[in-house]
Amino acid sequence: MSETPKKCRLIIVSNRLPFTAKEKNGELHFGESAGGLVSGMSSFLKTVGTSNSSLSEYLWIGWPGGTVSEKNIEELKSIARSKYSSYPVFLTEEEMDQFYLGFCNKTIWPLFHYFPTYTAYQPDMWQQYKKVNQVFAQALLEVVQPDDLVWIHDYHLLLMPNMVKSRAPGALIGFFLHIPFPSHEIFRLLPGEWRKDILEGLMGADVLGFHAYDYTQHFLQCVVRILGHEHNMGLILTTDRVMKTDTFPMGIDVDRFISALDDSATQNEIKELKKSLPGVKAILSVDRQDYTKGILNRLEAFEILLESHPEFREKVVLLMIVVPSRIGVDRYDKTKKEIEELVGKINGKFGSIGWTPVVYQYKQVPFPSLVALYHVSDVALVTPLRDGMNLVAKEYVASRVDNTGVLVLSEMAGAAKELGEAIIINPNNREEIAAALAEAVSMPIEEQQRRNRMMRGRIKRYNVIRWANDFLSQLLAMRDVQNKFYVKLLSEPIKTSLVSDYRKSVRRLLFLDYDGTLVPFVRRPEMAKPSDEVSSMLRMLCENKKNTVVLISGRDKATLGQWFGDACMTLVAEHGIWVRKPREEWKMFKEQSADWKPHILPILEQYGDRLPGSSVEEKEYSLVWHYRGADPEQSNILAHELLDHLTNFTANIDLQVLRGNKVIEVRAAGLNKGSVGLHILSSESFDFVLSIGDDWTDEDLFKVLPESAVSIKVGIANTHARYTVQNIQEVHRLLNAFAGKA
Ligand code: GDG
Repeated sequence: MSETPKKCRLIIVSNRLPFTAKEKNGELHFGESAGGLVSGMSSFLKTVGTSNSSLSEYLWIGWPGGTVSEKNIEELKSIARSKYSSYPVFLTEEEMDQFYLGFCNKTIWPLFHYFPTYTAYQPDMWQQYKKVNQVFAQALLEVVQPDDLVWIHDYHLLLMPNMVKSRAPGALIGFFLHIPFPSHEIFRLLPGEWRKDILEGLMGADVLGFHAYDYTQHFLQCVVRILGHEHNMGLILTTDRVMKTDTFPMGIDVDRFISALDDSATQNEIKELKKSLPGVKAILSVDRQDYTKGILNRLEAFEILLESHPEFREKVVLLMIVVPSRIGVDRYDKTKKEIEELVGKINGKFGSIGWTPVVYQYKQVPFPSLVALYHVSDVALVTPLRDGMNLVAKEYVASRVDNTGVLVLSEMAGAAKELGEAIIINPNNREEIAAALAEAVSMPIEEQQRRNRMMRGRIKRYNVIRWANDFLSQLLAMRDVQNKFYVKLLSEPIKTSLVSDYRKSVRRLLFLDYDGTLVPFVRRPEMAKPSDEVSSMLRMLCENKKNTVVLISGRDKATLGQWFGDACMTLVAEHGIWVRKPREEWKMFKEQSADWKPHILPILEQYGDRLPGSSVEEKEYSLVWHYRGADPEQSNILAHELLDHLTNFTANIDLQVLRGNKVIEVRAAGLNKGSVGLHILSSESFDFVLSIGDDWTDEDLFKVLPESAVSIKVGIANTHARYTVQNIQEVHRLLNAFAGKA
C-alpha cells in the first residue's frame, strides 16, 4: 500500500494581517482588512485542511495595523491565533510609517514601477527597511517548524528570505512579488550595496515567483549582472545553494464574483445604478489612488473622446471610483488634487443639467457595490502606466456572466499578457485610449461575447486557487531538486572519518586545484596570489613527510613557479602539459607541438578586441580566451559564437576546444588533468588519495581516480566527485584539519 504524503503547515508572511487590531481607550478593537492579496489568499486558504489539500493548516504572520501596549499583547496574540490563525508582528505605528511610507513607498514602489524621478534614495529609510525586515524574520523564526512551508509576499519584505535562510537553512521558503521587477537599467539606479542586498535577500528563497515572464527575466538579468550567477531555465546554482525563479500569473476567485451577483445587496445596488444611468453607456474606472494607475491619462483620454466625438456627449458616463491609499505620501496627495481638478474641468466643460460626464467617488466601496458596478458597466477602462498584474481587469471579465462588456486594457499591466482579446492600448497615448473607447462603446454584442468567452475561459481555469497550488507545489518539489544536488555534500561525520583515515595513512597523495579551490576567482587572474593563510596551510601539508602534494592547475608554469617555486610540492601547469617535481626542473609530460598556435591566436584576439573586458592568454602549448571581466550577457553570446567558430576550424586538427569557467581554452587533444594524475598515482603506492577541485578540468581527474580515492568538488553541481563542499572556506577547514589545525 502506498504511503499518503505527510501534510504540512503553511506559513504566510505579508506586511499586513488579514484583520486589523487597534487600541481605543486601552481596549483592543478588531476589524477586517481588505485588499487584493487578502481576498485572493482567503479564497485559497478555505481549501487548506480539506482532503484534497497537501496542507494541514496555516498561520498568517504580519502587522495587525496599530500600536499595541504591553498589557494587551498576550490578549492580541491569543485572539489572533484562535480567531484568525495569525501571529502578529509587533511594531508601533510610527515605526511602521517610517517603513511603509518610507523605503517601501518612496523608493521601491516608484522605482519598480519605472518612476525613477519619484524615487528617494535616503540611507535612513534603507536602515529602517532593513530593521523592519529583521523584525519580521525574527517573528517567523519564533514559530517556524522544520516541515513548514513558508510563503512570503511582496515588496515590503524583499530582504527577509535571506535573513530567514541564513538562520534556518532547513526551512522551505517561497517568495512572491506582486509588483513588477524592473529591468537592469532601472534596478541599477539603486546604490550598489542596496541592490546587492535586495538580490541576495530574494535569493534566500527556494522558489521566487513573479506575475509575468518579463519580470522573471529582469530579475535573472540583474542576478547575472550584479551577483554574477548564471541560470539554467530559471534554476540558479550558487556555490552553496540551488534556488528557482518562475512565472505564476495570479488569478482571482471567479466564483466569488459570480455568486455575489445573486446576493440581494448586489441586486439592490444594480437596480439603483441602472436607475441612475438611463440611456447612457457606463464606462467604469476603479483603482487605488496611485500615480502608477494612470488615472489622469484616463481622464484626459475621456476628455479627448468627448471633444473629438460630440455624438457621445450625453450618451456616456465615466464612473470613476478612486480608493484612498497611502495618505501622507506627498506624491499621492498631489495626484489626488490633480485628479479632482481635472474631473471638475471636464464636468464644467461638457456637463449639462441632466448629465454629469464623470461621476467621481473618492472612497472604498463595499464588495456588493463593486460587483454591481462591474455588472452594469458597458466598458471597463484600465489604463495603468505600470502594474504588476491588475486584478480589476480580471474581476470585470469574470463578473460578465453573459459575456458582454468591453475591457480596454493597458499593455503595461501584467494582466495584458493573459487578456489579449481586450482592446489593448498604450496608456501614454491619450488619443489611442480615446479611439479605443469609441471602439468599445460601439462594439457589436457578438464581438464582445466572442472576446469575453475566451478570456473568461482562461480566467476560470487559472484561478487564484490554481495559482497558489502551482506555486506551492513547485516549492514542495524543490526539496527533491535540491536533494539531487545536496546529496553529495560533505557532512560533519564524513569529514571526521576522512580526517581519521588521513591520520591513519602513511603514504598520501593530495591533488589540489588552485583557482576556485584554494583561492577565490578575481577579475584579473594575476591578482589571485596565495594569501599568507593559504601559503602556510600548504607549507604544513608539504612538510609532512607522509604527504605528496600536487598543485594541479591550468595556469602557466611561470606563474606557478613564481608563487610556489620554493615549496616542496609537485606543480602541474597548463592542465597537465608541464610537471615539476620538488627542486627539479619543469618537464613536459608528453611531447607537444605549438605549430597550431599562429593559426588560432588571431581568432581569439579578434574576440578579445570585440568584447571589452575579455583578454587572451598565451601559454606555451595552449591558448585561452578569458571573459570573467566582460559584460555577462554579451560574453555568453560571443562565447557560443567563438566555440562554433573554433570547432569548425579545428575539425581536422588534433586540438581540443574546451569551455570552462568564464574561459575558452584551446590545446592539444588527449592530455588533461586525468592523464597526468593517473601517471603520478601509478608512480608509487599510496594508501590515501584525495583530489579537490572546482572546475570542469578537475572532472577529468575525478573520473579516472580509483574508487578508494576521495574526490571533492567545490560548489554544488552535477559532478563525478564523491563529495561536494559549498565553498573555499570548507576546503580550508578540511585541509587545516588534516594539518592538525582544525
Ligand atoms: C497589487 C499590484 C497586483 C479596489 N477598489 C475596491 C476594491 N478593490 C480591490 C479590487 C482588487 C484589488 O482591490 C486591487 O488589486 P489590483 O491588482 O488592481 O491592484 P493593487 O492594489 O495595486 O495590487 C497589482 C496585485 O497586487 C495582486 O498581486 O495585481 O499589480 O499593484 O481585488 O477588487 N474592493 C472593494 N472596494 C473597492 O472600492 N471592495
